[in-house]
Amino acid sequence: MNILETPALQAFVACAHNGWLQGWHERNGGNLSYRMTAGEAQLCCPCFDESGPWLPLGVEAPGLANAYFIVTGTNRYFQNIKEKPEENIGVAQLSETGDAWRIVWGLTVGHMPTSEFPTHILNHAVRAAATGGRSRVIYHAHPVDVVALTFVLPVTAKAFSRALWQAMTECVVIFPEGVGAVPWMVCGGAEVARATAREMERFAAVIWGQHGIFCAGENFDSTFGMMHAIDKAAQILLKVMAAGRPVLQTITDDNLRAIGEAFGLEINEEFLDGSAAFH
Ligand code: 2HA
Ligand code: ZN
Repeated sequence: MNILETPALQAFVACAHNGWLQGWHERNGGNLSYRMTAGEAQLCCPCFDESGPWLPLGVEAPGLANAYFIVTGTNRYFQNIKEKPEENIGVAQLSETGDAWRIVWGLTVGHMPTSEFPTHILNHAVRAAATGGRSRVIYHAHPVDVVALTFVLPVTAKAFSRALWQAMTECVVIFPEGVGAVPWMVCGGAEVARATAREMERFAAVIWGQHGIFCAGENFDSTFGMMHAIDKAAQILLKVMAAGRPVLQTITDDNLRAIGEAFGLEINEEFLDGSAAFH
């Protein structure tokens, strides 16, 4: 069998390529991981080489012991994933203790998962717990307008949630709990992984100041869709801010509550305080 023809690998490659087409992945920017189901791992098992060494993860996720993840490689480019998947993505297994990993397939160049692998794994652990095991995708990208917004809005969950909700009606439907935020930190290590995972306990999307965004979801479509919606809302906000005209009307907190009622959603009331989200 060819592992690249399995639905999980095909969907992974398609998602990564769509991110490239959006312009979210300059050079080696961004990373993607998918927690395989037991059935998917079993199907791919004949292609796995389990003789490689275990390497320390730097954080621990005992709840995900032995799990398999499809993941992009460190210093690899999203641009090349579709053409040469086995060089640029791979399958990594987590150890019995959840604090080490080994490559079992792919990543034939570089031989290392993304530098943000600790953040991916902790986010997987937290989101799996928050969703009864349904969350499987963690996606990190560098959308220009989201990053630009982190220069002009406070990098807080409340400021970003309110601004995005007010920018586009669909936003509160897609993320009624809001989005989390982590002010600028050194990327690629255990510290930023823990800070992001703390936000992921409450939010499926987390903004990284002057860097990008992490999104979590049950499948590639919903995770990519969340990234896309947040990016589009950020584009709208920046256009409004740049329009050189006063903001005459926006989506009010009562409008947001009305959407909550109409769609049967529990909107995070903590963020509905009537304050101006943007000027
Ligand atoms: O993979 O995006 O945050 C490169 C990055 C690091
Ligand atoms: Zn990044």
